[in-house]
Amino acid sequence: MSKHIFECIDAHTCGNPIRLIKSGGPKLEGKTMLDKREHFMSEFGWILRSLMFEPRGHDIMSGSFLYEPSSDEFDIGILFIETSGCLPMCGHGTIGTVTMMIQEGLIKPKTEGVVVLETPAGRVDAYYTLKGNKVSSVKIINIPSFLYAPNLKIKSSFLGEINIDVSYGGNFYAIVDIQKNFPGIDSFTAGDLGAFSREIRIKINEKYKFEHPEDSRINKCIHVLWSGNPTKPESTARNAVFYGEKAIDRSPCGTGTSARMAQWYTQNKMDANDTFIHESIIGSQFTGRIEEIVKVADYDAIIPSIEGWAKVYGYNKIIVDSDDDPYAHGFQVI
Ligand code: PYC
Repeated sequence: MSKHIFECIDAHTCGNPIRLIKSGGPKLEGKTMLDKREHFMSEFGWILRSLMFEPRGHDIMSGSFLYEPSSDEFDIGILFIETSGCLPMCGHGTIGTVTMMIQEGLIKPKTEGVVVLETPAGRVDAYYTLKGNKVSSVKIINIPSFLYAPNLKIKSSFLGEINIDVSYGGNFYAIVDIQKNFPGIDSFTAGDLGAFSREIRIKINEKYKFEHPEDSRINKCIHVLWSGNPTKPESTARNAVFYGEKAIDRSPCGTGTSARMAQWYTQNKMDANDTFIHESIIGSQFTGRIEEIVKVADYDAIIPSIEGWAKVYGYNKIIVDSDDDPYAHGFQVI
């Protein structure tokens, strides 16, 4: 059958889009969400391209599907997609998806006020606050996050030699702090950061290996986090996260903020219970906090929390018919 219909709810989390595909998603094999993610990646790339890429999506688009979880420990399983692929975890995606699930009555969690999620990267607890019939904020307790590889050197043909720390917060992030050859995000356009990132992403994965110590299916560093000086007095730091081919996250990036707090913890710039207000390229903010100090294999790690908000802005019944539309499976202009 060439015609598929996907019923979606569209929202944004602090400015970054999140499309919850509530029906039409594929049946996936595997027990855990990490197993299901493998199946999705091997067979259903066309769904990702159809729903995330133009003309039904755009360069910044991201999305989620809901699945039966692997055990009673969880309320629901969640799979994340975006223009870069199928992510182990997505912070802005979780805040947006939980807002939509609760506000639209898609699930009833076992305990009111918290949705226990099985993500491919592990358990994430999402505490939501209701104001009337709207979810006004969501605070996620994210997976253990840790500084994976400090002080890596990459030669950028645009910037010269760049010092990079790679940190894990649900995805691996190449963190570029302000330094001699990088004065901060204010000095560049989003297009510039995209061009720098595409080159760094190739070079860093050619030169170094990134693999989660507890599951080698979580690997590669495909996100780049660029730092800048905050524009708001209450912000701790500012960042612009690159993903896909042209995207700069409009939210402060949940897994990126987790990775950056883990970096700061290891560098003694933050401690347990400290708060970290992260500002995005458009000035929206997430409130991060170190909830707990733990270990992941031999790494010192933190359990970060991230709090933010999301707004639902539409219902979207999307038709993908490859017999009728030459662009049914999407395209990207780079
Ligand atoms: O919020 O974790 C996040 C995220 C990952 C990629 C884009 N946003």
